[in-house]
Amino acid sequence: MTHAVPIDLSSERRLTGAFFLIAFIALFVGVVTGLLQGLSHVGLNVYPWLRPLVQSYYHGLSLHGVMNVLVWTTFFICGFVPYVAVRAYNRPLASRPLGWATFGLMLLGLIVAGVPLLQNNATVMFTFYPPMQAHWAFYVGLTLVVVGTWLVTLNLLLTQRNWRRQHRSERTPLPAFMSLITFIMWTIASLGLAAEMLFMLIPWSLGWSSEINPLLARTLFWFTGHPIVYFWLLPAYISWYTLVPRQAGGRLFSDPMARASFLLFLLLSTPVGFHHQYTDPGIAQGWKLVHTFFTFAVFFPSLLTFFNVVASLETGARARGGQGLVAWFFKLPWGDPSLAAQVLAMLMFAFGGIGGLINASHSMNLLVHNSMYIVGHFHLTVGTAVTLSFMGITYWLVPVIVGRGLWSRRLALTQAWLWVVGMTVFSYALHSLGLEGMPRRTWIGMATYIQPEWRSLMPLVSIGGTIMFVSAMLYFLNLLLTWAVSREPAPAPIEFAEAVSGPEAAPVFLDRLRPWLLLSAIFILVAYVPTLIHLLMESSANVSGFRVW
Ligand code: HEM
Ligand SMILES: [Cu+2]
Repeated sequence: MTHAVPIDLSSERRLTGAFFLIAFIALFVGVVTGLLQGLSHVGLNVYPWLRPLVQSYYHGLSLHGVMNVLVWTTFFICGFVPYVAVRAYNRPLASRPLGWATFGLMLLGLIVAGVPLLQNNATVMFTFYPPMQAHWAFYVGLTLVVVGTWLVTLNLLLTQRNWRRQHRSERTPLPAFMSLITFIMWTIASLGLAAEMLFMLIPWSLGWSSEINPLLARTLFWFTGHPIVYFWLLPAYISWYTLVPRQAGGRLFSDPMARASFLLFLLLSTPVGFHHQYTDPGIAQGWKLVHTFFTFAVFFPSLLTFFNVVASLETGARARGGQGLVAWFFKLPWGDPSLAAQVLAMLMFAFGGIGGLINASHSMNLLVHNSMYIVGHFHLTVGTAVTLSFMGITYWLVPVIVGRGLWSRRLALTQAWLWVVGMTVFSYALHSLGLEGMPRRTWIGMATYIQPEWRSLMPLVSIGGTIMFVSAMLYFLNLLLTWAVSREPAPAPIEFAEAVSGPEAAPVFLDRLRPWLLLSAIFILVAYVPTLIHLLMESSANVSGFRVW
């Protein structure tokens, strides 16, 4: 690492750019449909005018969920994380052709799934619970996207092997280690979804089997559905740990602690899915409680992350003359939009995390279950902690990819702050509406049962949502102008942060994969096998598919 000559990574940069392009298109569709949902809270129902493009609120909502949390996140991650890894290894991907083939496969999958989705033949939300039944192409396409992510894992593993051959005694560079753990965790976690698709949804939607077991399908879905949130979050954490401290002018507080937290995510992200199924019948309370405890356990590595990242930011702020217990915080380089966006994302995430603990509490969950509270929660987490961090990352990475400086730093700063303002209003309103009993996934603009206590809050959903929409448009405008007309000189890629306590301080066993994989498998088996066996024996496929839209 130390005396390495930079190698030519232009092919990797182009690949990252290709993934980003698709991610941006998805986010664009996502925020346009989001705006429509927000506006329906002040009674503005534009859906009748949007036919045949968007047939109904629920058609728009399915587009919104799928494009935002399945496509924007996944394509961004598959572009960003391998790029971080090759930069950290300072070597190209093990196979560039495999990298491009992966992109091709995922794009193909997206198109195959996207056609029925756009045609209102897959209005089943991003969770696609049976017995609502979508066109088979929707399931097949999404499966291809998942298979594509496995190929990213493969390429990363091969790259690690090549690197290891020449660096027998060194610790894996931290950013590369984190990249690998993220994709390995996801690959294990996605097996539930793959099983649901291959053995249940695809044969059923093709008519090969006429009936389905909704409870088993939900259980397999949530096997993947919770860890997927860590698949979204860990790439943001990679940036927070390995890049942001440097952007703040400081160093990473502890490299070994960062490794430990990622290993804990590998162990604990998956055996928690029942916390989405507290109200489902057929799963014993005791096992739900086991998943509750695992959920609280997986909060711990996020706390480690919070501590480590804040301590790192503090080294930067103090190096810039910051003082005091908290006053140093204002000495961060707030004029840098990439840093500002990500630090703001972290702040908002603190609230998302607290809400998450409430959702995860077995008893408290009953208060908020399927209410707008949940919608408020995940717009803070995936909608801000992840999305705003990714936006911050693009503010340095897109200029590197297109070879021109960012068109306007000031516009970018405005954008990040607007997102925070809009999201604060929006998520406050949604959390409160949820506590007042407003259901989620409901065309509220058409409801005849609007409660008096909702009335003062509903306009806030529209106002906050509109501010977020404007922020997103400024984001796209800036990227578009950066690509098309910016005359600013191309920036050098930013460097990784050094660590106060470096990789040599990390025990060797942290750099071994097998023991951790074994332990993770044990946790998953313990948490899931008894219930899966129970469901297979005691419940049956006895529901036909139907279409409610
Ligand atoms: C302009 C920005 C956005 C606005 C105005 C907006 C608005 C909304 C609203 C009002 C709902 C609730 C719909 C309901 O339950 O009836 C919703 C749902 C949702 N939003 Fe957003 N959103 C925005 C951006 C995002 C982003 C960036 C993400 C994630 C990256 C996201 C992810 C989701 C998800 C996963 C759902 C749930 C969909 C479902 O229940 O199937 N949203 N959004
Ligand atoms: Cu969860």
